[in-house]
Amino acid sequence: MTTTPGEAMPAIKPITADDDTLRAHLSDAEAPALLMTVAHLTGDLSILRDDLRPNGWLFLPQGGLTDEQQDHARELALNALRRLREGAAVPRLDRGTLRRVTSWAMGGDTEDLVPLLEQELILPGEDPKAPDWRLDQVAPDRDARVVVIGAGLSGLLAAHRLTQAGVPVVVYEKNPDLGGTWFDNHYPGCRVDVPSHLYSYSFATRTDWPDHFCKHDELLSYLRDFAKQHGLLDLIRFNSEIRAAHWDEAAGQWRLTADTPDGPRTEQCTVLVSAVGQLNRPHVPQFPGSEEFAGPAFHSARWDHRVDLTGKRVAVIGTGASAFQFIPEVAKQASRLTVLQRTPPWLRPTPHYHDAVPAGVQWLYEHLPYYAAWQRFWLLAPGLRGVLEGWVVDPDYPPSERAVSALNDQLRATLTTYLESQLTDRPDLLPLLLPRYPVGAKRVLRDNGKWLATLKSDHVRLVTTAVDRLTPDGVRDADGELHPADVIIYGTGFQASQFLAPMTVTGRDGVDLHDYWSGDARAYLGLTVPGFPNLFCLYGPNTNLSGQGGSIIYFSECGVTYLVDAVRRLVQGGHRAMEVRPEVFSEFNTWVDEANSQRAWGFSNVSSWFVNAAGRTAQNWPFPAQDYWRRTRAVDPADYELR
Ligand code: N01
Repeated sequence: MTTTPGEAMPAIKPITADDDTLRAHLSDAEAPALLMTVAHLTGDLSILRDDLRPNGWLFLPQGGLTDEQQDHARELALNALRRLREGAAVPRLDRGTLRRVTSWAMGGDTEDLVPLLEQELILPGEDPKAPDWRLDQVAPDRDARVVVIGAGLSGLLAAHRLTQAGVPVVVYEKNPDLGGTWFDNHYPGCRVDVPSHLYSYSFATRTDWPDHFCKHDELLSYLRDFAKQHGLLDLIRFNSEIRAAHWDEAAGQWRLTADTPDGPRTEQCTVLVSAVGQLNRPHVPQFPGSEEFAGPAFHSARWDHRVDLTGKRVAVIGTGASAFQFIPEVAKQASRLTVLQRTPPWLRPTPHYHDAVPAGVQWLYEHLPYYAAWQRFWLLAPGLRGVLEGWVVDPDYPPSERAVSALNDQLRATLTTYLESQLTDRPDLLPLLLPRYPVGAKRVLRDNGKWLATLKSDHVRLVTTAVDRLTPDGVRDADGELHPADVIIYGTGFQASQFLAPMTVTGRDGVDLHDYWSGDARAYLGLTVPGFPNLFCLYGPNTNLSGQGGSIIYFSECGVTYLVDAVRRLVQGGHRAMEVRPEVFSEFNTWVDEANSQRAWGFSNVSSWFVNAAGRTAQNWPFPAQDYWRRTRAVDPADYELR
């Protein structure tokens, strides 16, 4: 089927620009996405040559294509734009083309991925993942009230999808506004480190993101707009925190107690959805002398904007993803900045990390049909297949704290060269900044050079000796040196392993969820737990995509698809309760644990929030992202006791 621009694709604008203008627009485009777009639009798949295939998972900008290869892609795109200007029809993306183009890009047959990709490579206005049922059709008289806890990315999505299915939903949100982590984190420099064009719902993409990696307020606006557009604001009870949830087996209901602005409130629902996130309860280490420090001290996720850092001596503890973003901003204000690093991060070259989307690329999003969809695919692809291979332990390599496989060692070499290239003028910093653990054992951070430029500043000192204690005047390290500070900022991460804390959740037979987990949270598909019927956890245990090739929104969409199908099965079958079978849960977790132990993060001894106090990886999904999609497309009733 074909259509002309402006008919079935109102979001695409007609092309009137002259050749020179078109060339200028193409100059900043992502060459791999251009090649795919051109192949699709022209039907000439011969342009997808082996020697032009990008390598997306070696962390190289433009897929590692040379300047000549990029120029070639741009020339091909120019011809395609000329043809569109002359009125060429735009072919819809058919299965065959989808498979052939993506197989080229991913370096292997994508037949098994086609059903997934058909849901992702869509045009504005399409929503193939929307529920295909409505409560009033399948169980008109059924009480199917759902309570969602949390109005962040996952909670909003769950509320939207359930509303589409006509299921009554109420969302409890402890904060005065929606956004979850994007509400809590407003530290200077806070921005998403997953490309914005991927970090958005697949069916509600934005093509006009101002930056490649948007700042937190832009993301918050996106979520607010999403909620407003889909009528979700009226469903949210703000400033209302669920304190306790208790399963009433006889009634098939969850009984809830909440703190609300009007005082304690009781509530009940058939299905309870936890969408409380993993990274929202700050971890603040209790160093000896913490109470003695005389100045202000705060955590990155509780940034105190009343504290003026101008001219102050500031000490920052931690160099994880958050500190990496705010330290360069703090350095602009502080008179002296001490960075207390325990473990250095691996840095991934991302020259455009802080850049605005160039006007030419913006123009392409608006005028070149499917360019946005192919670009999104290009950003998604490494997480679906590819990037994980770099983290898999090869027992024959042999794996070590240097590298877990030959490919992992290759990544180390690429990233080491990148680091060294930035430290030619300060070789003294290299031993402090070169990680001694395998790439991927901790989150690899996107870098555009700002981090090391900051650490090299005269008024910034990198300290790698452990913190011993705090004093009234600053931080004393384990060598006894005092690092004077007027302000201390904790960039020390979150209590990521404390899933669903601090809520009390009591399941069947009075079992307490936290007792059941004993600090080592597990769930089936990250979603369901035996003994806790009709409870679904979004971004639950082992649903973190650690490979830097996808986004948590993808996982949320998978989890919500599963949740909506579960609600359908429950009400359509006239069931009171749906509870995962213990053997299914156990088998799944054994499978996950075995795989996690054979990944860089499970193998390495380096500290990270990917591993809990029991030494188990309770956060990460150790398989390609496509495997999670496959397992969450629909509920397998055999996995559950439905009663
Ligand atoms: O937390 P972290 P984060 N003494 O746990 C150090 C997401 N995120 O807030 O590495 C001294 O990564 C700790 O040291 P070590 C993202 O998923 C997303 O930075 O454990 N130091 C480490 O340096 C990310 O992964 C965006 O040795 C101590 C730091 O504190 C996750 O949030 C942006 C210490 C903690 O780093 C968490 O990132 C920002 C101690 N006692 C964050 N305890 C996006 O853009 C801890 N540390 C989407």
